[in-house]
Order: sequence, then structure tokens, then C-alpha cells
Amino acid sequence: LLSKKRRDYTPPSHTIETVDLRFELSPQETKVTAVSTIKRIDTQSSVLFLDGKDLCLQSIKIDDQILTENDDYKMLDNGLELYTSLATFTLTVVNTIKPIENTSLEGLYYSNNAYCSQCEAEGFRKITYFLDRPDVLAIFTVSIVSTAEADTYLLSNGNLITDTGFENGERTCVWEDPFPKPSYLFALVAGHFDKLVDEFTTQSGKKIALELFVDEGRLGQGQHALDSLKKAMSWDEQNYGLEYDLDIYMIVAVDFFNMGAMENKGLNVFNSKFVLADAHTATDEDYFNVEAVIAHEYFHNWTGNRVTCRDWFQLSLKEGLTVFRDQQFSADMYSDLVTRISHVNVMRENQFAEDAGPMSHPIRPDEVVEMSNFYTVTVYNKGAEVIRMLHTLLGKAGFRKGMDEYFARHDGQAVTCDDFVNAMQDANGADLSHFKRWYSQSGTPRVRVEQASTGDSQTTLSFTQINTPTRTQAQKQDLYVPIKLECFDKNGHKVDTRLKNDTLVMNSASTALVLDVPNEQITPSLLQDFSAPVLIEYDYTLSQLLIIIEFAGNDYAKWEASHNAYIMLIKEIYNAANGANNNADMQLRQDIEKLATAIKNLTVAPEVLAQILSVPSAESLYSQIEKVDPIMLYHARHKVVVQLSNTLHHFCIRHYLRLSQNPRPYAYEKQQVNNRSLKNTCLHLLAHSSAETVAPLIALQYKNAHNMSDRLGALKAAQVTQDDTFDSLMIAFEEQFGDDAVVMDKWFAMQAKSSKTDILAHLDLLQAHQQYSIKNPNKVRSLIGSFAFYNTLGFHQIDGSGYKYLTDYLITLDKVNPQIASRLMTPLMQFSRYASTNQVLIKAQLNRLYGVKGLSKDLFEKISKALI
Ligand code: DPP
Ligand code: ZN
Repeated sequence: LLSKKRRDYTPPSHTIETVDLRFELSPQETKVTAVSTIKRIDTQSSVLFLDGKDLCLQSIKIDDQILTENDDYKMLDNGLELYTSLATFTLTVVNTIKPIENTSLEGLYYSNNAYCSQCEAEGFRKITYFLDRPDVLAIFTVSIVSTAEADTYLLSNGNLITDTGFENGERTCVWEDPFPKPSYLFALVAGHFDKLVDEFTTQSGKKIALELFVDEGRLGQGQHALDSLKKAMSWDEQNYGLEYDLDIYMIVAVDFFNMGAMENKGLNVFNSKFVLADAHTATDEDYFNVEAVIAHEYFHNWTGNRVTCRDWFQLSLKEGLTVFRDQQFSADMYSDLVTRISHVNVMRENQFAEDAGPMSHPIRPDEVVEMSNFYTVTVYNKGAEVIRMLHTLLGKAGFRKGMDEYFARHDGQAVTCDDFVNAMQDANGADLSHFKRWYSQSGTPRVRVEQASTGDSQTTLSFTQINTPTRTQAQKQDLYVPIKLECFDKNGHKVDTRLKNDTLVMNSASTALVLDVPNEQITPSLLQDFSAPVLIEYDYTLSQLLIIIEFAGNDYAKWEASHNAYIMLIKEIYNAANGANNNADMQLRQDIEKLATAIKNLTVAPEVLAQILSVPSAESLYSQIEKVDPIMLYHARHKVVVQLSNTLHHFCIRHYLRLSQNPRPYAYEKQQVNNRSLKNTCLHLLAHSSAETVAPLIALQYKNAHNMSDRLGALKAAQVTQDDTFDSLMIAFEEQFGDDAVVMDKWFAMQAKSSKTDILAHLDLLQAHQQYSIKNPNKVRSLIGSFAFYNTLGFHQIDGSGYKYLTDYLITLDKVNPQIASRLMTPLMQFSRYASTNQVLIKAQLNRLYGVKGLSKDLFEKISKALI
């Protein structure tokens, strides 16, 4: 399989200045006519290559001349080659496609009685022959012709300039997008929807029409999305001076979608999961996510659409930056701390794992076989962390200056990550050459911190970076690493570090910090706010962590210290289970006692306490233990949670009862969200305790719940107790929500995480459920994804049957939707972190998969990397 390399980039031989697309819609066979005005750029060129995939070509013309195969053009596997030396010409291509057979959900497809498109990254070539690359920017005019009166909306990018209405058996709508754009931002949606309308006035006084399209009957679940959109629009004006640029902004929610959402110019297409929300069906977390994804896609209008990527290796140019912007937005809308913690958890649970496995790649990859394999937590989330470090380095005002410079230079262009950093650098008179290494180096840097006496009265903290070689990079360089830190003495007083903004900047492999306090009295709180995407190695004692929990002035540091304390205790139990220590249980009781006392003494806001009471997931611990036995780790973690639950029983009951009183009508607003978060965290923790008082509380909460957060909170707690309550609540839930596709995803996910011993038979039954479909990515992710990613006991069964189950499913799914199959492979890809018995079993399945005939590029790329 041919890979593309970043270094091999060449500019296009030709460009397309305008394209008129005409779609004559039919689910079975849609006819596409593309009339492009093409200009030759490379004067030496006599060949024009056009991408094309799964297309049925009808005719092809240059100006008025019909072309003949082999004389004028040649068909290739991945497109066609046109022979012409004209400097400018009009190309007319007529071809047909089969939307109803397109289960890959890439290109134009038909599902739930509607047409929908997804072109990023390389889906446009499944619509027509084209220069399907992001550095070719054309003005699009789109005519959509439908003979079905039921298709009430025929939508594309930009402004509607003609609507014939339904007459003589057909209707045509014509859309014109005045902004030149790459083909990946093209969109078409046609079908019947309900429409919610709103309006936004920009800071310069322009009125924008906002339109939200949802499935019939779902209008009541759309207002939160529109409110979020308006918040995002004014936030971007206030924080970056960026205004919306078309007269209309449309969002369509569909049930069948590979991604979360897509930022097509003026016509976003969304997975309905990130649009639909009301108190009855959506949790607080869902509300948060809808707001964040709506904002993310909106922010792309400038960071992505107005300034786009030169080639797909530069994906982080728009994604890292836009994720950073949506994170800033979420922090402003809701909570700095909780938002930050949720993103830090993603880094530690998912990104570190990816970077330690066979798919490890820099945020700007060097080599790609299938581009959709690179929509990763590395490109997105680590990319955002890199932008965040730039923000730290340049300061808020400096960062803004750099952004202004970036738009001043590159509006309307397709550019590179280097162009972005250069704009930042030049606007600030800074030298970012060392910083740029973050773009080319993969892997998670570890920073080893050692503490030692310097004379009698001083302490030296020495910091050393360890950049371990990865599969594709044998040589690693040191990186720019800002480490935000505070130090405390034994009384909890803050020690003066003389650091600007409390931040130690590592500009080389090692550095040291000297403090005027004796060694035995120092407790450092390191990497506050997760100031760099690195792993810190420092051997804390429990007493040190307790000092931070008690005395640190910022909540992040308190949370981090509690998090580290849990990790420490879990590791001790894990190691003791290997036979080392008989006193482990008693030690654990004593340690948890101390930790619990520190927690009880805190006076922090409810959402902070909720975070501190949340024991880190097993997944986030995998990067902490070499060759981990997942089942043993699961049990070790469980033991710690149970001990914590028993120790904090009264404390949690007290909070729980207090917060359960006099509920107000549901609103997604801070105080309510924070209180619910603490209440449900307490309930979940209580469910682990041996006290019999808890089961009735759970059942009662479920029964009285007037919103989804409380309902799901009860259900999750019931799942922990593993008694009949859970099964009966699940039946009640299904009866109530069986018709709501988005809500039922929660139900499937809960089923998939069940610790039933016959989980595999159970999964078979669930696949036969009337709401389940292998063609619907949300369903596949909820059921099979939740099982493989989160059901430790079920997936890692020692006979390998969990691994085999997933592999069997992947073989079938790959034929239906390779992108989703490829995402679902992740748990198998990360085999190297497991104990050797697990590794052998997983590799056997990967080998079996490798032998399957006709495997997609998506899977093939990953398996070949895994098996090298
Ligand atoms: N729709 C995806 C995102 O916004 C890809 N651009 O991240
Ligand atoms: Zn994005």
C-alpha cells in the first residue's frame, strides 16, 4: 500500500477557479454534472490528474469537445488522467453515484430518507472527478434537482439564489457560495426536516439568519444548540474580533454520521448526538458537549475555512487550534477547572496511549496511508496542548497579536503549521524555532524530577527530560517544556521560587531550581494546570500529597494531588496482589483514612469536591504500570474505591441528602450542574460501599428523577451494586426511551459495560435489538465500542474470547464502514502495554485480521504498523 509523505508535497499542476455542480437526486442513482473552469499553473504540465473513487463516468468534455478514453484520458484505480496543454479551459464531467449503497458514510449517502454528504478529508472524490485536495480553492455553485415532493429542503453551502418550488414533477434549488473553498468543505443535504429559526446580529450590525434542521418532531430539543451557536458567535467576536461572513448559518442534525460534526461552509452537518438536548433526554454532560461541538464547528469558519490547510499533513493547523479555541470557550461558559480536568483526562487516558503505541505520530504526521486514520487525539488534543503552550509562552495579548497577524497574512489561503507559528513569532518578535520541534516529534516526554539537599539550608530540584525513541523516530530531541509549579514547606507555606508566573521553562534536556528551604521540608506541586503534555515522574510520599491537598491555593493542584494519591494507592495494591505485601490491606485502610480526612476538611466548591472524589479510571493508569495485567489492575482500583466509599460513607450520605432536597425545575446553569455533579458522584461512590442503605436511595432517585442527569446517575450507581435493581431499571429505561435513538445509545453503552459473565452472548442479543444497526456508527460505538474500550473484565477475558469477539465484528464492519472499523480497532492496537499473555492473545487476533482478503486501507495501515 502506498503511503504519502509530507516531504513530497508538490503544488497542484492546475487549479479550479469555479465549479458548477448539478445533482439530479435519486437514492439508487444520482447523476452529477460538474462544470469547472480550470487554469493551468505549471506551464510544463500536459497532464491533469483528477481524483475519483467508486464513480460511474458517463461523459467528459473539454470546452465543447467530447473526450475519448485512452486518446484524451485514461482511467486509473484512483481517478483519471487527462491529457491537455491548454492554459485555461472548461471541463464538463458527467457521472453517476449510488447514495443508497454508500454505507461508508463518506461522499454522498442516503440514510433515514435523507441525502447527506461528508467530504473531509477525501470524500469529494466519491462524488465527482476533481482535484480533491485542500490547496485547490474554487467558487462553488450547486443546483439540486429533486423529483420527490417529500424532500422539503434541498440544501448546500452559501446563499440560496433560486428555488423553483415543486412544479411539473420536480424542484430545483440553486446555492452559491461566494467564498472560494476546498472540496472537503462542500456539503449537500436533502430531505424532510423540521426547522428551527433564530437570528444573530454581529458586532458590525449585520443580521445573520440561523437555521437548525432536525428530524420531524424534534424541534423541542433544538434550542440549546441554537443558544450555544449564538454564544459562540459573540465569544469569537469578543475574544478574537472574528465575525461571521455569510448571511445564513445552517446546521443539520442526522443520525448516521461518522464524526461528531462537520464544519462545511455555511452548512454544518452534525451527528444528532451533538445537537439534540432537553432536560428529559440529555445529561449535563450532553449539554456541555453540544455547546462545545457547536462552538468548535463555528470557530472553524475562521480557523479552517477562511484559512485552510495546504495539505492533510497540516490537519492540526485547523484542528489543534480550533480545539484550543473551543476549550477556551467552554472554560468561559462553564468552569475553568472542570473543563481543564476533562481535557487533561483525555490526554492521559487516550493520547498518551496512542503515543506509546504503534500509531504514534507527531501532531503534524510525516507519513499517511489513509488520511481518516489521522483524525486522532494526537492531532486534535495534543495539537491543542501545543497551541496552549504557545499561549502560555506569548501571553494572552501576544497570542492575540499572533492570531491577528495570521489572519492578516493568510485569509483566503491554504497554509502550513509553519506559516502559523511564523505569524505568531513575527507578531511577537519571538524566536520559536526550538518550540517548533513539538510539531515534528512524536511520543510523550517524561520529565524526571529529583530533589536533593544543597548545603544545610537549600534544596535543589533538578528536572530532566526523557524522550524515548518511538517506532518511526529513533533519535529524539529535547523540547520546550513549561512547568507550572509551586512549592510548599512543611507548614504548607508557599516557598518563593522566584519564577515568573510560577513557571519553570525547560529550554534544554535538563535544568535545576534552587530553593532557600531545607530539603526535608519541601513539597513541590508540579505541572499545575497540565502546563505541558508530558508525564511527570516524582516520587511523592502520601504526606506530601496531603500537604498539597490542604494548602495549595489553586483547585487544580488539589485535584492533581488527590489524583496522584489514588494512583499511588492503586499501584500499591496492584503490586501487593503480585505477592509482595501482606499488610497491604491494613496499610490501605490507614492511608485512605488520612486521605479521607484531608478531603473532609476541604472547603471547596461542589464541582471541585466532585472531581476530588473521582478516582482515576483504569485506562489512565495504563501508562503508569509496565506490562499491566488489566484484570488485576481493575480489581486493585476497585478495592481502593470500595475502601474510599466505606471510609467516606457518612460524608457522602450527608452531601447526597443535602443536595437531593427541594430540586428546582431543570436548567443547564452552573449552580445546578455543579450540585448535580457532586450529588451523583457521591451516589456513585456510595454504591461501592457495603451499606445496605444505598440501594433504596438509588431506586428512589431513579423514580423521582425529572431530568436525564439524575436518571443516568441512578442507573450508573445501580450498575455498580450489580443487583436486580439495575436490570429492572434498565427495563424501565428502555420502555420509556425505546423510540429515541440518541437516548438509546446510553442504554446500549450501559449494557455493554455490564460485568455479566455471559457478556458475549448478551452482546449478540443486543445486536438483534430493533434499535441496533451495524450501519449506524453511534450504535456501533455505543455497544461494541463501549465493550472494547471500557468493559475491562469482559474484553480482557483470559481465554481471549473478548478479543476474538471484537475481531469478528471488525471483519464484518470493515465491509460496511471502514472508518468506524478502524476507530474501533484502537483497543487492540495498544497491546504492547499489557502483560505478555494478553499480548499473545491480541496479536493472534491481529494476525487473523491481517489475513482477511480485501481489507480496507484504513485497517490495513494500522495492522501493518502493529505487527511490525
Ligand atoms: N468535523 C471534524 C471536526 O470538526 C473534522 N473537521 O473536527
Ligand atoms: Zn474540527
